[in-house]
Amino acid sequence: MRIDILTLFPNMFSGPFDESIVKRAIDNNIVSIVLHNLRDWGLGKHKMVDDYPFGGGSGMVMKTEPIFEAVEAIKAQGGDSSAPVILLTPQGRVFNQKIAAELANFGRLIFICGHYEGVDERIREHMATDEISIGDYVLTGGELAAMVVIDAVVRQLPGVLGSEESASDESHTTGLLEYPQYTRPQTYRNWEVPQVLISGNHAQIAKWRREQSILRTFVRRPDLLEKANLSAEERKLVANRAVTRFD
Ligand code: 6GU
Repeated sequence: MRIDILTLFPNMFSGPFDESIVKRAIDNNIVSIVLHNLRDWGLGKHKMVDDYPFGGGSGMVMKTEPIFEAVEAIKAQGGDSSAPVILLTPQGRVFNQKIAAELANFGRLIFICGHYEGVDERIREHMATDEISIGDYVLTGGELAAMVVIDAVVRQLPGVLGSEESASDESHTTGLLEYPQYTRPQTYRNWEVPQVLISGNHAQIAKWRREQSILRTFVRRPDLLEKANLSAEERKLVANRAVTRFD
């Protein structure tokens, strides 16, 4: 996969992509991430990228021309020119695991990081093919949101996670929150690891984990449970249990 990022602050991206799993994916040529400084397409000797809003009001608006010309130049650099052009904006569809999986199917993604009071509406109408928000709060710009989206997408690409980091059980992949995990020591300050996990009975362990996932999701995220695939027996488990604690 090739990921192009159009931003006024390319330096913000050093760090998150230089460590850990994303770095390994880049080093293994599973993904390449190309940063483009929008300022390079700024207008005039001041390299202007924003301007006052027509109709008045506070704040500045990102101009149309630099973004159009930048995205056209980026597409012309090669790769798939039909790649999605994703505008990061608090007005976008709210990002989740399903959208991450959907984006992981493309060979190329182009991200535009919005700033100031927003972008000229013509960018939405005629350039962006998708708009994504990472939640209902306001960030100073789309950069952090782009990092979040890219991190979630890259770890879905085939070959990025080793078998030890496998994503199949984790929260949101199953539609349920993950079950409680423990590692050594078996006792710490009198707090014991649940007996079933050291029983060696794999069927019992699987059953316990599934129940814990369901009960935990019931307590913390009942909204997720409505969409989860539960058997009739599992639905009954939830209905019969007034849960006040997780273990
Ligand atoms: Cl994508 N951008 C900004 N500026 N704020 C946000 C966001 C994006 N998603 C949530 N808040």
